[in-house]
Amino acid sequence: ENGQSTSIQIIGVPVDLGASRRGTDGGVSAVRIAGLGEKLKKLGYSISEEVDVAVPSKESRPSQMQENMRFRSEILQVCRDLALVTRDALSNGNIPMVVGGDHSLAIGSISGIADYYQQQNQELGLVWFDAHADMNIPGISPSGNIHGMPLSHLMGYGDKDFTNILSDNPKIKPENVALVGVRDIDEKERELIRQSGVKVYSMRDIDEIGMSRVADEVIEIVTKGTVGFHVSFDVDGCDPEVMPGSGTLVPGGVTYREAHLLLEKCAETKLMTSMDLVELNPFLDKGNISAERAVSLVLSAFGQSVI
Ligand code: 4U7
Ligand code: MN
Ligand code: MN
Ligand code: MN
Repeated sequence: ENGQSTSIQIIGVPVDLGASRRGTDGGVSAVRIAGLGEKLKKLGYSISEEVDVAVPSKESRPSQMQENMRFRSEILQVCRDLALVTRDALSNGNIPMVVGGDHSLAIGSISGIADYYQQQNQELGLVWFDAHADMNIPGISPSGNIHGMPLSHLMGYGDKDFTNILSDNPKIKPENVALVGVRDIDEKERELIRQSGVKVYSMRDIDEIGMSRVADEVIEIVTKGTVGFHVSFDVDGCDPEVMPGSGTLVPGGVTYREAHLLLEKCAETKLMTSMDLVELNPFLDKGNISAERAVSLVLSAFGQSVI
């Protein structure tokens, strides 16, 4: 069982080394200013002491490309540290709520969470909300940016140091993953997606059958044979009009209400183990509107409802 704790630990990971655009490190602060902790308290959760994982600044490091992974060693260290923090949070009875930071951090956050459950012989489901599939590996990535590679590494593809954080086995099985909101995939990435067999709910699926049914199917996939599921929420899955404050915007995205509906349905299952909120870039935002909306979405994931 995943316990359904009523205590949350907010874990800040101010990293922008995985993306080309500067500024996702400021996402942590933007979300705090939008009041995430206080609002979760009002929902009835206790918030244990917030922690941040240390991240070196771009300025302090030479921009090295190692095996087509930019800032490989720095991000590997961040992910290793973060995996210990999310695993400890669960051991201490807290729900990890990881705030980024670019999406490279998900290799660390989810490795820690999946390892915690794998030690009890249980598998973790994963909802990947994103405009992108994040299924590149170093050999095929067109950018060398690690924020385009986390999902593949969590399923055991790619760089062995990243796939083997905390344990030498894949953290997530493809059959326990559902992607939602996808509308921008690279050519070779598409081949790996097909090979892996992960289920992708593209924008076309949302157009055709609606978010309500998509959410039901997603939940079926990520709960079948699992202890529960993690939600990795990349704000760029939403339409740029909803979330202007992100670095890799793709038009034609998920509406504000559709995103709420998906997360409200996730909350209803009472099987969400943990969540990431990533890719906010306050330097590209209009005021702090994207962070404020993102906080409202997180509240839905933690059970806030209209009545
Ligand atoms: B995000 C990209 F090439 N696929 O790999 C890449 F289009 O975490 C973009 O989803 C990745 O925001 C976007 O660099 C990563 C590109
Ligand atoms: Mn992403
Ligand atoms: Mn994305
Ligand atoms: Mn992005």
